[in-house]
Amino acid sequence: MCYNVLDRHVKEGKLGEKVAYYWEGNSPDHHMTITYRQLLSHVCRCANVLKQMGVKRGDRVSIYLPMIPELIVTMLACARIGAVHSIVFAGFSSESLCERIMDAQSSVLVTAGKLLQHQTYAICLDVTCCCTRSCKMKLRDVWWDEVMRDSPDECEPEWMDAEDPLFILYTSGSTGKPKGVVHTVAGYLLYTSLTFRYVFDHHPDDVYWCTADIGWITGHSYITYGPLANGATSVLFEGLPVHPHVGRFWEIIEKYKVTKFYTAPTAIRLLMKYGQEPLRKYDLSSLRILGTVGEPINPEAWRWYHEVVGQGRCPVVDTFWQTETHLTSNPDFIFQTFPFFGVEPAILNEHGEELEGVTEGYLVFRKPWPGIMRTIYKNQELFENTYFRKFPGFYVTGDGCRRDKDGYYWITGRIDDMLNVSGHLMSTAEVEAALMLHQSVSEAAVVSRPHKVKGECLYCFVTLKDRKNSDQSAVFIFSVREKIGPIATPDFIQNAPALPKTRSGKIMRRILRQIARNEKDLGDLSTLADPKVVEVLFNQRSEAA
Ligand code: 6R9
Repeated sequence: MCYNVLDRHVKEGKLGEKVAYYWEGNSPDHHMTITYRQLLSHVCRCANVLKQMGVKRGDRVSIYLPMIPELIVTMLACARIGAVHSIVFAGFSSESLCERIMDAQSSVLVTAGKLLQHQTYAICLDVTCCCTRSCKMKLRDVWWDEVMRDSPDECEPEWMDAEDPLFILYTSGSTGKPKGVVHTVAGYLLYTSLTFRYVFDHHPDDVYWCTADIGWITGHSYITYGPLANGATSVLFEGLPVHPHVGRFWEIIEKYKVTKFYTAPTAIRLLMKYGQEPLRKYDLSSLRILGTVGEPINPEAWRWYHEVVGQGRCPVVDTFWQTETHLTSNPDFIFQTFPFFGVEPAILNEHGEELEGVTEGYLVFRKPWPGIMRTIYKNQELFENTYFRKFPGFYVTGDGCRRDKDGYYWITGRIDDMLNVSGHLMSTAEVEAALMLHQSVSEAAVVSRPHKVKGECLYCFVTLKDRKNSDQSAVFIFSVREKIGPIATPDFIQNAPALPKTRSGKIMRRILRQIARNEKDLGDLSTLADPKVVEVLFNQRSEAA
């Protein structure tokens, strides 16, 4: 992998002096340019550091860094020595990080002082098995700058087999425990490389910008591996779309003359709120193709993206895919999609029967392709149960889908217990478990509610052990943030004296969802053990967090 994305370009392709990344920091005053040759040199140094620390082929390395060049350097250094990287999104809490380090049994954590609550930007490498409050940091930490300075900048790559693991990336599981999705070297290289080239119609003089965080699959594939495999020039942005002003995205597009821009509907909806004024100040004429990913895009956001950002001349590619699947759709002017080469979707009904023509149902895939996940780390059984058990012979995406008369696929959203908040997938069980950790909570149920910017948001029903307890919403919100991270901040907490349950004791989420959305027509309540509960919950609906 590392040879293909770096050495090949520098040694064979004469791209050594080509810019690999324009790094733009959170503050507009911080920026730098990194060429392919410089990147290769940093990666070799880092690879030697990791080797020095005892990391060998097949070992896991956890990475918990903000969007700085060191993040890309470390992931490629892992690839170079055959170590398996496990990147944890920097917005996750330290508890979430700990859980993922333990599951992956990583021997090294590469992290930033800033994230460990120091003021500096120095980075420490720490041989660690755990780094939460309950465990003491070991005294084996080293400082990035020091070890990198003394490290040689040549390192022979470790030659890997096509099916060797490249990385683990954790994604939410419906049981509440994150699943370590495993991708392998050759299939992932092929699919990131091909989809990048064809979906975004890559040309050598393009400046490509994917605004995702590398902590998510979109960043792995379309900031690091896909663009580098194609010898592309990308923007790597550390900051937020509204800092220090709401025109920051447009300013960056003008500054680097970005030609291909890939972002999420939640970002588009956020920026739409500020109207067209912030865009008018900048020259966006370099843009040629716009991409969207992460959740279904609503027509209003799509129109704004196409007409205001793309000035009506840029195709919008809607790319549906998952941490697990790695595939993207074809470019098109409309916000429905066609499958990529090698991908054969089908739509099934509840009974697993295939539906033909114009229809709606469960989106599944008929055959595997090289870029699909291979297993869940250390849990092949969970892998089989999660993706292949419901409909034998098919890979189950967990998404609903409609096919129209022209054969376009329209993704309608999750049909399992997953929530998609600002393009971040999380399970209701995960948030419920976080709420239940609080000593005053006896039961919790979480459902989604539509949200103007985030797409969906969290509406939590909480039953307290002591009914007389006063309102503790703020405390619950805080504890979910502590446990999972700020992305899982609940928008609504409703005190629920009891939850609607079936006679067999199952919480009826359908009803809770309707209460959260204030949909009065509840249909058949006869399976409920105590239908009166519903009326009580309706009367006490929460309109604010
Ligand atoms: C790449 C990524 C996967 C889930 C997926 C679906 C939703 C992603 C979408 C989309 C509609 C799109 N999703 N892209 N829904 N249109 N273009 O986001 O991976 O974090 O694993 O999420 O996101 O529900 O199943 P991941």
